[in-house]
Amino acid sequence: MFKLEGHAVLIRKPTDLGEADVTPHEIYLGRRRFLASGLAVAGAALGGALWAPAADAGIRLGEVRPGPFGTDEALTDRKDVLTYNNFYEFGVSKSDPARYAHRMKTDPWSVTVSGECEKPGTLALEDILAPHAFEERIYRLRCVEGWSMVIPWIGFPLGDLLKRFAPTSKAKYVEFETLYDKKQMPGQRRRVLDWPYREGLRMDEAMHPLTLMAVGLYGEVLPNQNGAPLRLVVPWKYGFKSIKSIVAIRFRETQPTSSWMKAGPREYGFYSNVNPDVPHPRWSQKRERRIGEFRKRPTLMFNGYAEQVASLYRGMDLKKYF
Ligand SMILES: Nc1nc2c(c(=O)[nH]1)N[C@H]1C(S)=C(S)[C@@H](COP(=O)(O)O)O[C@H]1N2
Ligand SMILES: [Mo]
Repeated sequence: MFKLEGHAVLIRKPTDLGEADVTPHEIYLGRRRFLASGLAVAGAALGGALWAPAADAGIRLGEVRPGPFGTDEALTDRKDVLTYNNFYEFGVSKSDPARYAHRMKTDPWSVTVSGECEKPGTLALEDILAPHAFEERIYRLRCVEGWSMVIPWIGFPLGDLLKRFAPTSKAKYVEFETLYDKKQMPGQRRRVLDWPYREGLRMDEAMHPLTLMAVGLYGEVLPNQNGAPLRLVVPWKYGFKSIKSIVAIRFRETQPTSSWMKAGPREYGFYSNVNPDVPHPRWSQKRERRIGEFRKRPTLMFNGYAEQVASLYRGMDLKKYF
């Protein structure tokens, strides 16, 4: 159903979207049309590597509606979103993912769902996506390293997907895993992290309406370097919680250990909520550099989403549960 030759491209620029605008946006299909669009001109000028094409991704974006929780802050330049990445499976330098992620094959793609649920199974990407309507959500992303971006994501609420597997009352947490394949992901030949990359959320965090399963950004199918074909975006947590290129989802009774917790338990906690009052052991988290800006900005509690998520942590000592 979602198969097509090239790409689904939202021609209208995300920056044109207004709050009140709920009309479905016109979608053009196919790479050739994409190449004729303004977005592609910018991409072509910067060389092919900018847009590591998901030439084989079986995703059609279809109608994309503006979603809730948007920010009116200026979007980060698309070039920066596509070329300044953390995706250690392709190397630890920010430019490595844009350079090497085209090696990852995203079609066919499937996701295996297991653990504490009534309907486990392995689903093709097309079946994962079929029932969901896509929305655009402009979210801030704050990296634990001290920089941030504002990105127009396209996706759907993670909770809507999880409900389809009928998690049982024992499902207190959910764990996610990235593809593990040294041939496609050269960075996995070095043990910088315990592969495959793993992340986890408490069930109420996973079900929260802010938590997005993303399939696109800037009106395009997700570029490989940003985690094609399917990645989390958890905007009130440090960026590393937003795991890319997901192949497995596991409902668990016990708290999962993420790859970053394993790498540095004193530095990376399970919660990893953005918190200017809890420094990383080696640096402060009080300020951040928005990519494209010179002066640093103050970092906001829960990355500015306190109104939506603070209640999830009522009564918890956030210095202990960092
Ligand atoms: N599988 C995987 N997911 C990952 C990472 C990674 O190295 N591997 N890096 C994380 C970090 S540290 C950040 S800041 C974000 C960056 O997302 P972006 O490159 O799309 O901006 O992805 C996160 N997801
Ligand atoms: Mo990050």
